[in-house]
Amino acid sequence: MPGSEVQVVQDVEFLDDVINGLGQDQKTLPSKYLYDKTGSELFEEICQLGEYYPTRTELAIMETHIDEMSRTIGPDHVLLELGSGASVKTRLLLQSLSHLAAYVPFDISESALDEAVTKLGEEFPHLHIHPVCGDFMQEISLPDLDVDYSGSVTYFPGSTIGNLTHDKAVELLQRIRRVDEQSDLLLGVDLEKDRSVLLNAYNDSEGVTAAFNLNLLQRINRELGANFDVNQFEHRAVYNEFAHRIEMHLVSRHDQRVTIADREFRFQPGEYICTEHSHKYTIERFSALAAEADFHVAESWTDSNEWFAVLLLTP
Ligand code: AVJ
Repeated sequence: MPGSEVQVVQDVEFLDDVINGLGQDQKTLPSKYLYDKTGSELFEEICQLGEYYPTRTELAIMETHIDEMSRTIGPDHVLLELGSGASVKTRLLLQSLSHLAAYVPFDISESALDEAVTKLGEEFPHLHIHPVCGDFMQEISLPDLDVDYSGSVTYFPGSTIGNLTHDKAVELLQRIRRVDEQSDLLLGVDLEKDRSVLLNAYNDSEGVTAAFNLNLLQRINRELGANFDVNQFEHRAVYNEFAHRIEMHLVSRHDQRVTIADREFRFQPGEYICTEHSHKYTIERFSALAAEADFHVAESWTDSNEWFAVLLLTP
């Protein structure tokens, strides 16, 4: 069965990452594991929430400035999209960029990719779409296409880069540069703002973000046969002002033990697992970070509140 070997490798890696993460003094789980099928669906639901400003703000920036963006980027590119998910904002680029050679959506969620490719294939029947299921935290390798990748443009929306620490973000930008040294990068970054806006966005009143966070424990139960009692953990989001980031936590409601494979982990009352960082930047701080990967900010577009920015990075 094609793909099954990949699946086994991913399962082993998932177990390793979970055991390592929960074995640390500050228990952590990598945020990329939030996005199984259920998690990806819950994330799409988050994106529809009034309190979750990033999606609609970024979309509005794209809608307002798409002509200028397309003119600046120019014609005849391969469009590579990282973390493409449901590819909503991509439609604007696909409609607006002229003479696209191919569209290569790259995502860790096979189900999200399948769905996006089916829909986009119907909407853009003449577009060459080459989906790649992969993890951009590892070297990014792309399929051999008939088309030339040189002069490709990479789209990395959603402030996904905000999940990474400074060093990991620089390394990711360096990996993107290695795909094609000449490639431009159009990227979304979430900006610093009033902390109450941030806290509401990650603690929504309908509890969708809580369900999204807690699903990670359910996923570990489902896929790794663990015995988390999910009701005994609570979702929490805090703003770490010093590190300029939102942190999502899963807080243990009392003293409890959990078994995963042959390992037992103990949770004190109030002890938490950190499941996600979501860094908030100023354009200046992000420009300095990009410079470490030899990218410079050629253009920046933002909304009237300056809550979110779309940056065009060039080598
Ligand atoms: C997809 C990483 C951009 O950090 O805002 C949403 C994920 N986490 N609500 C973010 C997320 C909680 C999201 N990113």
